[in-house]
Amino acid sequence: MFLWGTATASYQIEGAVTEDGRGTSIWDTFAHEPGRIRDGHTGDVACDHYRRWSEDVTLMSDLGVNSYRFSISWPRIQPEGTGKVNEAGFGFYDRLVDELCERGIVPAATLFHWDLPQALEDKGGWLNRDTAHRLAEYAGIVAERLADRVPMWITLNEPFIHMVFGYALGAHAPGRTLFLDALPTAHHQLLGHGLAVQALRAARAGQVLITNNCTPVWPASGSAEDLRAADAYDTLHNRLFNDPILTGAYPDMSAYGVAALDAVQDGDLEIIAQPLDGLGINYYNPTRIAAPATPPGPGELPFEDAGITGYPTTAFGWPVVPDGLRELLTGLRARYGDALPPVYVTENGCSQPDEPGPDGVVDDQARIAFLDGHIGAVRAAVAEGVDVRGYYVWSLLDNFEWAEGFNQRFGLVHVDFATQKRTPKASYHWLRERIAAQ
Ligand code: PNW
Repeated sequence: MFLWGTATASYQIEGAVTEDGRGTSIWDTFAHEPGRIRDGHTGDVACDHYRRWSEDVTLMSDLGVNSYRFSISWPRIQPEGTGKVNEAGFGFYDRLVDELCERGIVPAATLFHWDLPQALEDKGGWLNRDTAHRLAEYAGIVAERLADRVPMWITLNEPFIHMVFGYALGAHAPGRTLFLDALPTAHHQLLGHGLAVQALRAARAGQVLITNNCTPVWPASGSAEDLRAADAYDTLHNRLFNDPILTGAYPDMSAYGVAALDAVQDGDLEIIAQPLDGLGINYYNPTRIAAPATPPGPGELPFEDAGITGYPTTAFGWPVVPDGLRELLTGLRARYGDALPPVYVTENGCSQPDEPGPDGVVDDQARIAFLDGHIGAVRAAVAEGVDVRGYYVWSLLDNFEWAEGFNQRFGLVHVDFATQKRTPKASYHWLRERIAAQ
């Protein structure tokens, strides 16, 4: 059964940040620091999904999807990130999962979509190797409670984006600006993934995946310098996170002046490379890369983003390149061969400045074109031999888009954040027909 789904994340939709014993996450702290989020928005209320989940499941059921990817808020389950379990934190997920099962929607649960318990950040967050063990502890607790009804588990969401935006550049929580010194957070997240896989297997948790954000890398020219720069970017963005999982070895990082990741200890790669039941891929756009104008000094990046022109763009300014998804999927197959497990596109979507017209209709034709093109790209990749088993639209609802607050709307369903009124957009109606026509 091909999985058609929508995807969300806890901090982006739930709200209710102090309800039922939930602890503080790094996103609560970050969003309340002045100047961090556009217009001072926070996820305190977000889509109020914590209270409106039943209405939101009905929206999915009416859409006709057969799967839902959501994330579990770690600080709801373990307010301090370790030790004491907050039983009340399970109430919400128990009800959600039961309702999904009743409606024939396969729950796909992400354990970590960036909302680390603040108490763990206070001990160094993902710079601290111990956080990997804490993820496994939490994974075991959650799986013991939910694995009887959740057949699909995703350990981490986009460890690359979490490393770069959270720890290297500071645009996301926890807001650290460590540049290349953020690299240990890649290894510790991947180790956490591997240890969480062990905990999930011990709890007989069914299918286990990781979700990586991947991008096809286009050299800005055929010059040796640009080709080298593109290779360096591909290594950092794609291979640093896919190679250890699929091949058991890190790629050569010498372009970054790093001989080997010094956080790696004996035995870590065996833990990281345990077999998976699938690889989750989030795709938004390709990246065009040039060599820096002057050769990089120590600690400087060996590439520059050269920008992509000649394509439509989303409200974020991201280029719309549907064929990039076909290119990415066939490229993964070519690179990893039979080591590539079945692939699930766990996120794909676009932001548009959608507002209801006078007739109440949100006529998001650009999103329809986006989805149509990208679904076509998945079909093309399948025709070229890639085993793709699912496609999840980001996102069900307009939601808290991290540093952009509520200013970027990715939903199939419009949310009026003043009233919490949900209005399915034209793309929602289009996708329902598209899924029904399968
Ligand atoms: C993903 N980039 O993040 C996340 O998994 C979602 O939570 C998020 O809402 C969605 O994509 C849309 O942004 C990304 O700059 C953040 O390339 C940034 C990038 C890509 C993905």
